[in-house]
Amino acid sequence: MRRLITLSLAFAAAAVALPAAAQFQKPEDAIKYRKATFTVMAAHFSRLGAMANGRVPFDAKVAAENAEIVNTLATLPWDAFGPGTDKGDTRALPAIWTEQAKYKAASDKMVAEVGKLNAAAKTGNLDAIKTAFGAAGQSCKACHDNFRKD
Ligand code: ASC
Repeated sequence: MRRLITLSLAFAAAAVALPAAAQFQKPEDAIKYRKATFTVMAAHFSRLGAMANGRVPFDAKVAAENAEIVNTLATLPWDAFGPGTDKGDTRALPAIWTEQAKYKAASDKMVAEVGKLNAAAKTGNLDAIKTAFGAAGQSCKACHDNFRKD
């Protein structure tokens, strides 16, 4: 049993240390993974948006929960844009790979704005959430405009 635990821990440590690209068996797996993270992120982001835009009543606890989820998910998709994942069932534009510094800056910006949104949501202040939601939405859109088909 102890041996099994030691072995499991060793594998877990190796998995963390492996380059991100190696964590996907096939390019399609990486594409599916990143699309799934964006899909789930969008679902939770739009629940915040519904409150920020007054479409549903503001509930500070629900807002904070959704912002936390978005904040976690926002860090995930980027490692799934590795070499060879530019072809297939994806709307990703070649600019992601040909203008990597620009893409990195745009994704870093999104992660930063989502971090601010999470901080705002923790305060429970709706005005602060509205402002941060707008900025975060802009950072999503900037990436879509430059790095995504349609
Ligand atoms: C969303 C969503 C996005 C962003 C973007 C903001 O709710 O799914 O991708 O906001 O549309 O411009």
